[in-house]
Amino acid sequence: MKKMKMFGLLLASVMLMLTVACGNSSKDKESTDDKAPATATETKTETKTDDTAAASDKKIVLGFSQVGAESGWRTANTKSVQDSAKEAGFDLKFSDAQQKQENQIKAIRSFIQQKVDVIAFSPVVESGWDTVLKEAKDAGIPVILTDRAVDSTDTTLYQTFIGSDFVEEGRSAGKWLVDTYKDAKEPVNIVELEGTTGSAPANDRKAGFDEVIAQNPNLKVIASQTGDFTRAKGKEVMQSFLKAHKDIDVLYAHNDDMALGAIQAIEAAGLVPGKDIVIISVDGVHDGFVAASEGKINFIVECNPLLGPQLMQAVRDVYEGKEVPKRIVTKEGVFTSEDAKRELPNRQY
Ligand code: GYE
Repeated sequence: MKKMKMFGLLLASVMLMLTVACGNSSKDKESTDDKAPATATETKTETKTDDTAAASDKKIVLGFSQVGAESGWRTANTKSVQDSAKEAGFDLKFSDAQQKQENQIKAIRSFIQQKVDVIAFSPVVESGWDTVLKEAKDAGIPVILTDRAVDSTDTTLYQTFIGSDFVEEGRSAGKWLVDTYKDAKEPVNIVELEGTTGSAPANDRKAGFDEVIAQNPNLKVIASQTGDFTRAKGKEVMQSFLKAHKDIDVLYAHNDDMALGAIQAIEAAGLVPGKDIVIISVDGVHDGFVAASEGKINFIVECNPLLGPQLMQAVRDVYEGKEVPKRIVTKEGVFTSEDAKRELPNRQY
């Protein structure tokens, strides 16, 4: 018995030695091959592989300055950014600007000080970014714009802008209205709830809408004011519209949250939203879809907040020095109340 054990042990050690020897010999073979004269391209590929390996070991540090938490759209956008950064394995430094440009400028300066790899932000307003963007450029930190654009004429200050075409969204809203009222012989009185003053979506959604409704002189915007993209402001401004104008036919709200606030004001005034006052809004967030499926919002132009995956891809590309297109446009659709009823169960946000 003892003899058998000894033999087994001996056999095992011989096998182990053999395995190690085989391993070594194949490794030796590899290294011999390595030493074989390499062509110029092969040498280059080797160096690049080493670099990439080193780069992929390091976590990419992304500084992201968000506008705030003003709407359902923004909540979905923030979640998309945070989830996709996690999935991509990035170290995300997230900062909420509470809808104030000065807070965003502070956040960007702090990202520069921390020497993050890439900065991304959704500019609350379009103007006034050149100085801080120049500081990022001088520090060699690439900047990506997401969701909203800046009006800087020097486009070298940022790598790319990922987001929706807000002018087109305004046009889609206008087209539906022109079509719906094509037989109108009387003036159609429209009130407009604008987004945050000076923001790209407020400027562009107004411009696109105005451009299209100009086709029919009966379509008249009788009042237009900012509701700052929030429900509370939407409600408050709609209350004042209802007090000042007894003959409102249509409300065009630059986002669902303002439309939802306005619906409360309309109902409180004893009117039926979607019937007494036709409502058009933009975004297509869950609560907007619910209101549309109930017939309280007649038409929604979609604006997709799930920009995280596209943003993380762009961050990686920029970090690795790859070319990225200067403009990446998000695809979206439009929905009537009927469409909303059908689509509601499939909505992700
Ligand atoms: O439509 C609105 C949000 O910038 C596209 O901002 C975004 C807009 C969105 O507060 O709900």
